[in-house]
Amino acid sequence: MTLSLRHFLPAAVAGLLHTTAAFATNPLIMDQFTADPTARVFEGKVYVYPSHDIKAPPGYKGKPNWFVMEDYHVFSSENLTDWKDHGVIVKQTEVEWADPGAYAMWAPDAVFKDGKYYFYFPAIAKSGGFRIGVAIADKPYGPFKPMPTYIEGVQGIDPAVLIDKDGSAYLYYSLDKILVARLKPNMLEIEGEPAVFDELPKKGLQEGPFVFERNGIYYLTYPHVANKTERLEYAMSTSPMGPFKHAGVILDEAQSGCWTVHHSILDYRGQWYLFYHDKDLSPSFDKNRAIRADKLFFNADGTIQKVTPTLRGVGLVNASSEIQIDRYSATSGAGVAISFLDEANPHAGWRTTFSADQAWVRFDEVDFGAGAQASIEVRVKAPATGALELRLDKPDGPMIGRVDIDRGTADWKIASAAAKAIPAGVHDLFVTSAGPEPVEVDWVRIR
Ligand code: FUB
Repeated sequence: MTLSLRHFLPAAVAGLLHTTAAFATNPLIMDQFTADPTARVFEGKVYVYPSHDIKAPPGYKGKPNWFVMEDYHVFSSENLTDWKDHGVIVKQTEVEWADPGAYAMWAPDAVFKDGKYYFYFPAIAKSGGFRIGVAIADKPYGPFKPMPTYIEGVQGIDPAVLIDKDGSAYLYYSLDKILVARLKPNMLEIEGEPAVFDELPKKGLQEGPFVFERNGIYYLTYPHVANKTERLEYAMSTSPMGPFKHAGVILDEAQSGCWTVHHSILDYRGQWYLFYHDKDLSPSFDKNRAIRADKLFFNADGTIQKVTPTLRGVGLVNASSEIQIDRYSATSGAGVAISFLDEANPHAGWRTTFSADQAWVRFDEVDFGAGAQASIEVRVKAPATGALELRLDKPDGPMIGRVDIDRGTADWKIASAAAKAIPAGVHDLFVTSAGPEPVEVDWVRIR
């Protein structure tokens, strides 16, 4: 990844510039930490409302090595490849009831009802304890106006709102267990007392609920600490109020060791997606997280298939963009290693190091448009001579070009070669090392 202006700007300023991260890979957002993504379709686009992890600022007096979260951004995309940062929509210092120094703006949600967008968020109240507040806007990206008081009768975190087919609204949230309350038509108050879903597994923390309906089945999905860290589980019901029957695991505990796995599930243009987070940009500290998306599928009986987390993510990647092959779909295993481009700045992304003859990386779903591209460019660093071969669809599929790195270089350089006639449409790209000498690759571009 070539460094651009946004790598050097504070996140809030970069957000105001409406920068676009066009990598389509996981994590979705590179220039700041993001967590707890709730994805919604509004006005024909996907809007993601994550929370926003930051490094503890000077003078921070909260719990050490814990979540530090002072505001929310919203991001949108039409193609799940290009994400636009609309900037800060709500911050702790602008919420009348919230402790302005608590840095506890945890997992939010947003819904649309009767012409207004309602943004639900937890924060620590000036009077103490986690409460849930609401901010209202006319557009999905704001400006949002926080209400002066939190929702009376609700104590907890991780709000998620379902608007049912008949227009009734339900607020789900957590306080070690998962609770539900009906929302009044004004969307700012609850009707009656919240109820606990005590039919869910009794042991281990449950939090971060998300509820959606599909073909008359209500799905309650939630992180649960069944063993050591959170995994995503789900339960099914014929009513938004339950009872819900535990139905299985959607996502296993993260291999990275990230303790939390807040999420949301969305149908966009006929494909279902799971939005979740891991700690890609902060391997040694899991309170600086990064949001991801992967495809999710149902079985014929309505149960959910387990999701395999990928680096590749979900959006199509244009062949003429800087294809980040380190976000691979598969590799040959031996002879391929991934590492940060700059250990001091994970936001700059990763490199792929090939260290064996015939080692390969597969990167799925590259869009070659009308085909017939003229040249291949690879940003490489190689201490000796080396070569890379690019093929389509199979490790021994049609070769579209070979890039010879004819002289070793200690610095990054662009190596190029002519591309053979390339068929139109979407293809999986294989990049294979031809020769035993190590070659490091930042990105590949075909145009
Ligand atoms: O982001 C802070 C908290 O971590 C969220 O509210 C939980 O769901 C967990 O992801």
